[in-house]
Amino acid sequence: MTGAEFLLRCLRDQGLGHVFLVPGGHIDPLVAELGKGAGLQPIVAAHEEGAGFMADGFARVNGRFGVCMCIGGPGASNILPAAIAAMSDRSRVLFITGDVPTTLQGRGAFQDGSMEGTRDTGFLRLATTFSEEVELISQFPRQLAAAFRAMGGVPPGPVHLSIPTDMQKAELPTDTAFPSPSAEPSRPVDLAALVRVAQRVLASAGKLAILAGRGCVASRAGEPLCAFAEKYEVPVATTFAAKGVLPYDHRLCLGMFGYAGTNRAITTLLGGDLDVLLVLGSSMNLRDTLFWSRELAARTQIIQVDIDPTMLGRDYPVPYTIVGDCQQTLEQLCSFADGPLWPLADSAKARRRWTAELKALPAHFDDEHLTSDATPIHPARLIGELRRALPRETILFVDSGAHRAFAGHYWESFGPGGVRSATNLGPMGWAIPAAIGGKLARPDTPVAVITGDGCMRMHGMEIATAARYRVPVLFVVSNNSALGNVYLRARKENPGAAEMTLLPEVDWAAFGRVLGAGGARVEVPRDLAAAVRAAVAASGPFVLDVVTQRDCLTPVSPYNTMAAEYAHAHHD
Ligand SMILES: Cc1ncc(C[n+]2csc(CCOP(=O)(O)OP(=O)(O)O)c2C)c(N)n1
Ligand SMILES: [Mg+2]
Repeated sequence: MTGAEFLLRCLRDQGLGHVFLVPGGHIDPLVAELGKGAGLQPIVAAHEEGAGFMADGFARVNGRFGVCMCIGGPGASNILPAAIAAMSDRSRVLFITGDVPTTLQGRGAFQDGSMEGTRDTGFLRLATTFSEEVELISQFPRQLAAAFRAMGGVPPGPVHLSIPTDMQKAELPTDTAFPSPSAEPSRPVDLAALVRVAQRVLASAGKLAILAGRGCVASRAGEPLCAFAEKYEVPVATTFAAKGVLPYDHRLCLGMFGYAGTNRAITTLLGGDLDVLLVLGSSMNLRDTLFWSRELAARTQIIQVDIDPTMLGRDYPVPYTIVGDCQQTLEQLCSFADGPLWPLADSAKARRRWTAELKALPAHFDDEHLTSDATPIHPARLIGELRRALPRETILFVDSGAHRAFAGHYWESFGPGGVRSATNLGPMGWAIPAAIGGKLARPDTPVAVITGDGCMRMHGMEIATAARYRVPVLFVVSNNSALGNVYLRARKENPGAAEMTLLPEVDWAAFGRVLGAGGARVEVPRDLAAAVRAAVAASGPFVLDVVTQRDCLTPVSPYNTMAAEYAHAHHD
């Protein structure tokens, strides 16, 4: 069994269905092995960065891991942004790069990726949790097992192996054991700390709310979160990464807090009468806490639960911290109803009146934009029409730009993982290939993308990959002929700055059709509903090019206010 055979058999053993790659000399033996068609479908991307984003989207949706393969040297340097995006959001991607044979390394060989050449493992080590080169075939099984352990560890993240061509061809004993990445790492809870906090803080909490973060999605905590919220009548706000973890129309769902958060969530958390906030699986970063609101910290007792101890109280004065997996923590808390949390169960009735009042608050800051008849089309209207036409279970991949703020604020999500976005890094164009990976991971679920014309200029070419493999993703372009987010700031500076943020007009529907996808363009609001319905009904990938306004403000005014207050307080 060769090294290439070993790797692919191991991946197949794990039930992996797809590998995302760009072929090239360094991985010829792997490509030859893949070509034998043994159960792994190769998806050839236009660009290695696209292949990496696809593997990332695939991993996020299948909940396990994704694999990206390419050559070393220029291929390895092209996957660097994908590794950084996966690292920023703790996504499990195995990056495999090839290299020149070990015998040629350090001697001026073309595209030498070794530490004597472009140093692939050197720079990818900074962007992953594990990066090694296979120098001896006998070490390969151990290294692969170590890579899998690092990928699924606490915290999880992307890993990298550089496999020179001679190592791909070298023989391993046929009885070599395969590593087993499927073994779920243990997901402990500090039970003693949980009981203490439950007795001292939670049990007597009057107005108690939850802020659910990425950890709730990653640990599949949707059901126990719902059970806990209902048992004790606790309203739930989410971060962007956790949108939908409680269905938007659930009576206890407040929608999203933080950047582009809803009126309901922001008013509840910052309104001044919250007693206790239980933060589950959120690192409490700048965007998700609206600049670490000092008012919230001053008035409210905060409890933070996270599987990763380094996230606890990182930038926020959190008095109560618990190391724990979100799913396990919530299950424990549910079981405390007859024990340490009986007083909280007792006070649930009183909280029910409060939560009904919260749900009666206006959901958004500017609801009227959802039905705006303006031309060019208001981005909120676009999101509203998309929501009406797309099935409830749709997974929406959200890109970076003004359209992200509109999607964050107005898109309603009805299940854990219903929204996917590179929230911590925000690399433009990520959503386009990531959605292709996501759709391949869950072919029966509708997948759509909201992106911008600037993002299309970066990774729109991967629509050719969706067309090639007939992956039916709906790509919606909010086409405002601008780097919209940046334009909104630049126009306040001077005409020269604004000019730099404008983009030439492009017919993205025609672009989609040239690449083999379907395509339609919408310019007026009255045509939008029918066009969205037709696009949703399309059998293959489809580009819906929607001409939108660029001058309307994004729904982030609380964020801007808090940013100004923070700058004032810190003399920034
Ligand atoms: C790779 C990368 N470069 C630059 C940025 C900074 N940036 C954030 S949004 C944005 C403009 C996005 O334009 P577009 O895709 O048209 O979306 P719109 O804002 O118009 O909705 C830019 C330049 C980024 N997030 N990522
Ligand atoms: Mg734009």
